[in-house]
Amino acid sequence: MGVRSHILYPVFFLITLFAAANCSQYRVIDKELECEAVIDNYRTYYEIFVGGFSDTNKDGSGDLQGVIKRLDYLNDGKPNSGKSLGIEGIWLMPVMPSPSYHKYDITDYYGIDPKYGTMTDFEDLIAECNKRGIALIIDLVLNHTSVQHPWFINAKQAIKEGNTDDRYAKYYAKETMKITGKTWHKFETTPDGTQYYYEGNFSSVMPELDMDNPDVRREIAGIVKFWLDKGISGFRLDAVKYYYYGEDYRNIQFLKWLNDECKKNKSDAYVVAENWSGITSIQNYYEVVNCFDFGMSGTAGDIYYTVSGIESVTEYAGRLASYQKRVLGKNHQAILNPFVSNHDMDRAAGFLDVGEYRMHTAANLYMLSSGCPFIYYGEEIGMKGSRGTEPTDANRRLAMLWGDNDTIKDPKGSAYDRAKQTNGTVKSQLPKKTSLVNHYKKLIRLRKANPEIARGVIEALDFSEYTAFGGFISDYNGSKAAVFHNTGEKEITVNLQNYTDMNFSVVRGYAGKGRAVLKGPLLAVSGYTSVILK
Ligand SMILES: [Ca+2]
Ligand SMILES: [Ca+2]
Repeated sequence: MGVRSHILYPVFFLITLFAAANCSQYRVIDKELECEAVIDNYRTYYEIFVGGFSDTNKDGSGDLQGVIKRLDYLNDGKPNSGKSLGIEGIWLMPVMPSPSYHKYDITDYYGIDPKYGTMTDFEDLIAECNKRGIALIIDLVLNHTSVQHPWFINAKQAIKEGNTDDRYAKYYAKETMKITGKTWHKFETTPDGTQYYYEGNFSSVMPELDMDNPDVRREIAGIVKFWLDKGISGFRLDAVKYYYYGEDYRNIQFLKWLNDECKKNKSDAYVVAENWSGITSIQNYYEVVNCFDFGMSGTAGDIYYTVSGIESVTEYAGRLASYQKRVLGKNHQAILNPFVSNHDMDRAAGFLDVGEYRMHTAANLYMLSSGCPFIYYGEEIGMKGSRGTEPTDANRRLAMLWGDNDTIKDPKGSAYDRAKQTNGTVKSQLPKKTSLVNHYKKLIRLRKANPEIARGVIEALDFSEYTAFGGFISDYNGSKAAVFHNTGEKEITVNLQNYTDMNFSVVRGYAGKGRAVLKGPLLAVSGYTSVILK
């Protein structure tokens, strides 16, 4: 379902917006907001590395029961309690059996890694998510298997015996010579001395499947059906530009087939693809599948550039509007998927200081924008973790900082100095109104209370005489809301009549260091604060 088609079930609840405690001279605003609980695919997602999240059997590794145990923190199923973060979707990084800590090399596409628990645990998790209205999507790693997958072991044996036409030997992309532009590894030698190589662009332990093989396609269709039948809501597709490495057109054709397979089993399945590429490539993939908006993320992304003042908020809003326009031009039902960092990137709190409200401001930018924002676990408490001089992504996937008696440990291979974790834990932040976690909580509530933000068509406004101030109008089937960001330190007052014909009558809420006040057409917004007007 897309931008223009979904069902709304109106409910009403009270949302209480507090002025930041360090701005106690501002009055506290209590405002009743009509909130719509929405049954569609526009959700706030939370990405979980299960192995680093929460440990219930005290072996130091996170597990599925740990995710279940922590659901009350994520979404307690009571929208009025104000006690949980309020996320509406979970992306689980791979849960299938795998020899690695990160599990991006699968040995069984129909199972659960024993470190994480059992299939019964997974079914329990689905049931708990359903109770709370959380959509559960799982990582689907199809480009390559593990070298320990029985398919690969059988393939090796078959080639060794000279059976190069064996079913499993044909599962893998193999050649008798190393073709330029791709990475090849020694597969096996036939009895007549022919050396075969397999494609492994990521790693020698990640052999790539031959996506043209009808048996592989049937296998993939079976895997998709198996998990959707379990009751999950969809998939995050890993490394989609590697299906046919360097061939966007063939990847897009394959993704159309794969997305159709998902929709065949579940018509409203949510499928989001990792095409870690430039915007031009990403927008072309949007024609057939939703993608992550990599242009926003990381230390070269729009969010970092805007929060750091390298680019103006007007440039940011303009880019957001033009990106959305290009994507919707490819597919009018497409949904954007903004984020600031994920498991493959240095954690955002390392490059955006929490004390200086840069993380709060970054959260304002991507949480108050179109589509499904994705929060990487721990981001909401300003957890740090970066590669630094260590050549390992384990530093980016450290144990969640609960601050309670969780026995979760950092993954094997990580070497991040714990003394650098200066932003506190879930336990230390929850009682503090101005903490990052409570800021995220507020942003999620604002998103829910203002469906225009996620679902509307964006029109950027021109505030180009400011660097740190700007905004846009989001038009959802004629219902309009506007978002204004102040990414700088100083309060800014603008006369909105000079920038738009839209008349605003109500502050729907604000989030950040300070407050926002609307008097007639005059809008005053404190530093590091964003506001929603209608
Ligand atoms: Ca465990
Ligand atoms: Ca491939």
